[in-house]
Amino acid sequence: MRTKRARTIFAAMVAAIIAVLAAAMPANAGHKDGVVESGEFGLYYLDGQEGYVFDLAVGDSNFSGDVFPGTSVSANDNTESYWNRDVYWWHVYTDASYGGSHGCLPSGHIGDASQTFRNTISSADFSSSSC
Ligand SMILES: [Ca+2]
Ligand SMILES: [Ca+2]
Repeated sequence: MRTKRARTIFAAMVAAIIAVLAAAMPANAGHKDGVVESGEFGLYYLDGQEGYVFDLAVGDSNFSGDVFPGTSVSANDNTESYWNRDVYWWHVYTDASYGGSHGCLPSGHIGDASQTFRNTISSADFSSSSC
């Protein structure tokens, strides 16, 4: 009886520890895995949210050196459409370090890049406000 109870307490402790570890996992666990999850911003290789997708959960100041997940295709200057699945605004820039032309995409936005941003985006970040 006593052993059984101890075992139950131990099992409850293990469950609690697992719950704490799960809560401590970063929110961006699926960052740059080629799947645009809730809370992420997806930059697609092609128009109409087609082709490879570079999915960001947090800002990235320089896409050079980044590839579309699972490929060797550079994500720099290589995206044509977006899907903002985040609750925040996403800001896109044609140069690294948030420089060059600056565009803003509201939460929930799905669409193709305008001529200015088509195959020119080199950095992106999120914020609670528009441009
Ligand atoms: Ca993802
Ligand atoms: Ca660029």
